[in-house]
Amino acid sequence: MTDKPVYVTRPSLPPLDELYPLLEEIWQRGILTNSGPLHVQLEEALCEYLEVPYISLYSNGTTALLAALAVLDLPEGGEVITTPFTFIATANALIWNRLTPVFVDIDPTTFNISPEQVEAAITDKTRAILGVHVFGTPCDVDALDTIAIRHGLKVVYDAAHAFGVKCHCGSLLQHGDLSALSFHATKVFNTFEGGAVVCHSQDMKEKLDAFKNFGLTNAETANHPGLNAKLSEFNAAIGLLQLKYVDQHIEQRRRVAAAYHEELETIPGIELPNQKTLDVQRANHSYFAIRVTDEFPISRDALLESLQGEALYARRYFFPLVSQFKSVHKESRIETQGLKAATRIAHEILCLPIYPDMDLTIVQRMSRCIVRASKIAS
Ligand code: T4K
Repeated sequence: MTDKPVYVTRPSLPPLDELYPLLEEIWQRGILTNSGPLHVQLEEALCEYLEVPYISLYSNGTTALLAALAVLDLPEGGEVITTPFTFIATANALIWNRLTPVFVDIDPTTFNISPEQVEAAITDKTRAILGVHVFGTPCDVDALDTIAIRHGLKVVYDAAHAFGVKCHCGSLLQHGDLSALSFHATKVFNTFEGGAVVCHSQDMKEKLDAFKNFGLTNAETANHPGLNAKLSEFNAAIGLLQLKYVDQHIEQRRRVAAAYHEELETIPGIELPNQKTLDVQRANHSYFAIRVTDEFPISRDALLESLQGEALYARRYFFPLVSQFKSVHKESRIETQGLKAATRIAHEILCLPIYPDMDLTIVQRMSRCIVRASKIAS
């Protein structure tokens, strides 16, 4: 008998009976979208939970990021310095805005954009820095802020993985001009599909609200071409319920991560994330990313295959580097210093399954398979 398949994540869902009263409300009102009452309620609740002044909800993380870059009014053809170690949506948001991604190398400890490499890549065409808090690990926000101020650049964060994360000075989302969140099914906080942009002024909030509503500020005024990227009342209802449980879900994830540490930390060649060396006051454990280094007897891909043979579906987030996709490559530039660290990490990274109600016996099963794969090889 084969074991039950285990995927890299499983969405957390609120109790179904709590959804029915909200659905009845929606049915009675007949307001399904266009910034309805649940949408407004969710924006307020998220501002409070995330300790930020303004939020504009979006239909998904990609439209949120696209909007964040659009409302800054960066000149077409401007360069934006970013990381190649991310999901393709990060680069797509730049390309749709007719901005040129300039890829620089990452810090091999945080897997995030290296501030030194950012500064070295600045030219007279540079307009902004787009950092990604990969796996919920904060970018070096202070260093990036300093560089941005010195060179008059905007800072946008792709915070798709960073819901609820706190760094040395509180909510990570307080940093940068704008931060974009994803509420996709695979994220720590999900509304099935959804996203949001965090901003710091009423003026910016109005721009973001208009952008997702076709660019209309009222029925007769549109100053910029926008999208239809609104979050529906159904998704907002899910969000309001999820928010009640998100702390519990993050705590359950923390327990899974702790169990992985205990099981895997003595396996030679496997490197684990070390929260203590990172600027994390409160992690969200959105991913559990290990590195399969040269000291491990088999390659990352051979280990991945071996785990798949046992119905354990780890994932290579992120391989290949975004800069290697044809659609991105032809629209972008790679900094002359190259992407050495990012290339190495992309060949070593493996994200193991983690989700709130994951049985801890899965961690043991994973550990046994990794040890077995290493023994067979040596
Ligand atoms: N920026 C960054 C840094 C991102 O990582 C992302 C998205 C974005 C921006 C854009 O945000 P969104 O526009 O998506 O809101 C997934 C997600 O689709 C994507 O949201 C995510 N990042 C990316 C890292 O991963 P896939 O193709 O790996 O997902 P998929 O469908 O293979 O799902 C992974 C596993 O999750 C499945 O094996 C089973 C499980 N699953 C998935 C779904 C969708 C479920 O159990 N139920 C589900 O409904 O891209």
